[in-house]
Amino acid sequence: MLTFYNELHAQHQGRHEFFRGELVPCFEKPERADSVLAELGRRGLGRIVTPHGVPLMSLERVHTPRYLHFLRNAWNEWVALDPANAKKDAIPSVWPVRTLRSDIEPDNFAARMGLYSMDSGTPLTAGTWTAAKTGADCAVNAAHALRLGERGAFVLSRPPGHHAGADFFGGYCFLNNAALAAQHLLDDGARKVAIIDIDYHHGNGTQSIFYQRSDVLFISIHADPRGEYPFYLGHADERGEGAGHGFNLNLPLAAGSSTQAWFSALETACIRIGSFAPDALVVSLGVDTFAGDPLSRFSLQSADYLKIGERLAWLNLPTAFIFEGGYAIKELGVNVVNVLEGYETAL
Ligand code: SP5
Ligand code: ZN
Repeated sequence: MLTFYNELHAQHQGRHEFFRGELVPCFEKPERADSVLAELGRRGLGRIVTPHGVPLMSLERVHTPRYLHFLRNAWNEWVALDPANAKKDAIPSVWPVRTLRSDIEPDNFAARMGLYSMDSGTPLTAGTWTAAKTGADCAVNAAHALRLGERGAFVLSRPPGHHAGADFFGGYCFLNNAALAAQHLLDDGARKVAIIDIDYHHGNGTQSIFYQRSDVLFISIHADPRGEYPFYLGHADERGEGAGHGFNLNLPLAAGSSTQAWFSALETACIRIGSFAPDALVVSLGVDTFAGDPLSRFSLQSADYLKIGERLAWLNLPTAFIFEGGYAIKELGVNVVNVLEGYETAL
């Protein structure tokens, strides 16, 4: 397994997110990636490398130019409003819902923060662009490595990506690393790519990016969005649109569902991936399905992550694993590396 490590991840370091009317410390913090890196070192799962920078054009395959332009300059604009802002997170506070217009880009910075975001839980900080862009580099590099014949690649980066859409951030995510990897696989010659998203939360960004396409199959196993973030997408009746009809599969499970129910959904997902017959697989690897996760209500144990890696290996596809959520810092490294080791040792 070749790991692409984003050594600039800690440049994205949010201070606070809103929770029940108060600012609470961010769950999505640098120690998460540190925990995985330390465990990777202990387990000796293969080379850990730094990515080559990719052109912004590669990011424009997934994200809109105006969103990328906004994200790249947002911190400077925030500080230009008031030099004292340099010590504060930028957090959106107003959104163009339903009957409000999102076709006109406002001049006002707060208005543009809302235009390009979906929640108040995703602070933008001094190094957000640098960390997210380097993560995108990792994702594109991982896809490229698979096309060159690597059997498995792991993107160890934060912030995560699967909630970020073509033109918005949210759910701790800014650039959609899984979508960037899938798109690069296609641009590099793959005919079809499957994405399986096993984070506790539905991958709304990834789903929306590929919703009208039949060359990317998107499957997500997640907590029922009626009760869990991202709330407004991830229901079972979302099957894809137009040419993409039949190429989106959501497998929501009630919060509190058993591990047996979770693995049964994994089996359904794997059977669909088999019938799709892709050239490569992208895994949005969140481990917030862990019993001890502070945000989530599934019950997977550390040993279960070995079984997940094994099951995915049986699909016998070149596979890119993209680190997404998971907030139980102490067990995070073991849980993530267990998936990778299960994948490596299965065949
Ligand atoms: C990548 C990813 O896993 N994103 C998840 C975003 C979830 N954001 C909402 C979190 C709500 C925090 N609730 C605090 C509960 C404390 N017990
Ligand atoms: Zn999650």
